[in-house]
Amino acid sequence: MKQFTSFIILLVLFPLIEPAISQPLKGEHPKPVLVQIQKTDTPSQIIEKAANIVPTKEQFDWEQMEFIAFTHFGLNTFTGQEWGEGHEDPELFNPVEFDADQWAKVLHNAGIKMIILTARHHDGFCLWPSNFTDYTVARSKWKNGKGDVVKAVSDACRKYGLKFGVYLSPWDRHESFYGDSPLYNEFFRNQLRELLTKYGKITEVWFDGACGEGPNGKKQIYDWASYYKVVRELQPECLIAVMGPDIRWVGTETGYARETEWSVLPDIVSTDSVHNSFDSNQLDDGFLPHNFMEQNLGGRDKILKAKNLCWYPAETDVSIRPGWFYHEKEDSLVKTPEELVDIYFNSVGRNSVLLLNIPPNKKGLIQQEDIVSLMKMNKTIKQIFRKNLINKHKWFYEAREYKAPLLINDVKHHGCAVKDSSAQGFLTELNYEWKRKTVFNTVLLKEDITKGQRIEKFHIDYWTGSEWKECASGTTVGYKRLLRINDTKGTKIRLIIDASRGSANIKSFGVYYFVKREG
Ligand code: FUL
Repeated sequence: MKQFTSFIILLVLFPLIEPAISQPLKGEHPKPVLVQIQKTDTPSQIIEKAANIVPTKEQFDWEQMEFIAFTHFGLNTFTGQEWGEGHEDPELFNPVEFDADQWAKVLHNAGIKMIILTARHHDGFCLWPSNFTDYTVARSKWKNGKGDVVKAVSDACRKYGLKFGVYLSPWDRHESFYGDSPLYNEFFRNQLRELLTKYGKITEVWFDGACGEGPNGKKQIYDWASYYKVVRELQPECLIAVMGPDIRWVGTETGYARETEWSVLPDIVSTDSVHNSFDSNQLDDGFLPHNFMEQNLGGRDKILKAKNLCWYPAETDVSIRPGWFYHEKEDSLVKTPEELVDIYFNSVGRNSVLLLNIPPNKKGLIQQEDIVSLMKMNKTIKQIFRKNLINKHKWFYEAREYKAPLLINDVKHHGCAVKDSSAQGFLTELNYEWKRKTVFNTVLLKEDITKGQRIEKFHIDYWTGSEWKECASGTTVGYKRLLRINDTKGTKIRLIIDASRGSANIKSFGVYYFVKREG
C-alpha cells in the first residue's frame, strides 16, 4: 500500500525523452564502444551516457543465445586430473567411441546454442594437430594419430545449427619455453592463428587468466593486446571472453549471477591508455583485466567516478559436475534438473549468459547421467514458459498520457513515463487486467537493450479484488530478468519501475504459472 501512495504522489506526467547520445549497434564496431567521461560532465550527463551505451551487434547476438556449453575434454579426461602437469603421455588420449555428432545433438536438444571446446587446457595438450608443438592428438592412439577433435566438433556444430567457440589456455605447463615471454607469446599467437583459420567461423574465444611459473622458473608476461589483434584480424566478429574486452566473467563458478547485474561497467580500460581522442583500438590496447568479483560493479556510485564506460556483459560459467573434466567417480554427483533450472533462473534470469560445462567421458561421448539431467532441465524450462498469461495486445495505462511507443512482448504500445522527484530517473507503470482471477508464480521481464540498460529498481503488484499487493521486486533487468514467486492469484497486475537511468524500455513482460509434476 505504501508504494502505491507514494507512486500517486509522484504522478507527474513526463514525456518519454529519447536522450541525445546514442551509440551504433550495427556491425561498424567489432569491439564494444568506449565512452569517455569528461571532467566537465555533470552527474546527470554521466548517467545519461551510461544509459545510452548499447551492445555491439555481436554482443547482442551472443546475449540472445542465453544458454551455451563448455566441453572440457583432453588428457585430463583419461588421467582423472583437473590440471594436468604437462608431461602426461599423449598416447593416453584414446576416446574409442568418440562421436562429436552425439555431443552436438544432445546439446542442441537441451536448448544449447554454442559449444566452446577446450582446444588446449593448462597441460598444453592440443586437441588438434598443431604445427607448432608435437604435444597433440597426432601423438595419441586415437585414430592412429590422424584425428582432429577441433575439426570434428566444429563440423558437428555446423551440422546441428550450433555456434562454435574455442578455449585456449594461455597458461601452458608443457612447453619448455613458457616463461620466455616473447618466444611463448609468438607460439601462442601461432596457435591462435591455426584455430582461427582452419575451423570456419569461431564465435567466441575464451582466454583464462591462470599464469603459473614456467619450467624455466620464469614468469610469463602475456601480451594480451597482440592476442586480441590476431583475433580481430582473422575473425573480426569473434568475441573475446573473460581475459578479453567483449565478455566478462561473472565472478564465481557457482552458476549464480548477481542480484544486481549491470552490463555497463566503468573503467575496464586503464586510464593511462585513454587519451583525448577515443577510438575503439584503445579498448584492446588498454584493456586491463581486474577484479570483477566485487558485488557492485556498475551501480551509480561506480559510474559517477568513472573515467570511461563500456558495454561488458556477464557470462556465468559452471560445471554440471563438481569438476570441469569428466571423472567416473562423479557420475552420481551430476547436478539435478532442479539444480540446473535454479541455475538457469539465476544466470539467464539475472542478465547473463549461462555457460554450462558438460564434459564428455573417456569413450568420447556425453555421459548418460548428464544427458538425463539436461533433458529434464530443458523440458521443465519449456513447460514453465509455455504460456504467457498476459495477452500481448492488451496493456493499459492508468497514467493517461500516451507519448513515445513502448515495446512490450514485441508489440508497440503507447506508454507513459512519470518523473520521480528524487531525480532517480523516470518511472513507468504498466497495467494489465484479466477477465477472471488468474494464478501465477513466475515473472519474466526484458529490457530493450538495443537502447541501453536502464532499470535500477522495479516491483510488481497484483490486485486482490480490493487492493494492490506487492508480489515481486528486483533491481536490474537488462537482457532478461526471471523471478519465481509463491502462487499468487489476482485479477490485475502492474509493473512499476521505481528507479531507472532515463526512460525504461520494456521489451517483454511475461507472467506464467508452472505446476511442478514429478518425473
Ligand atoms: C579455470 C580453469 O583453471 C579450470 O580448469 C576451468 O577450465 C575453468 C573454466 O577455468 O580458470
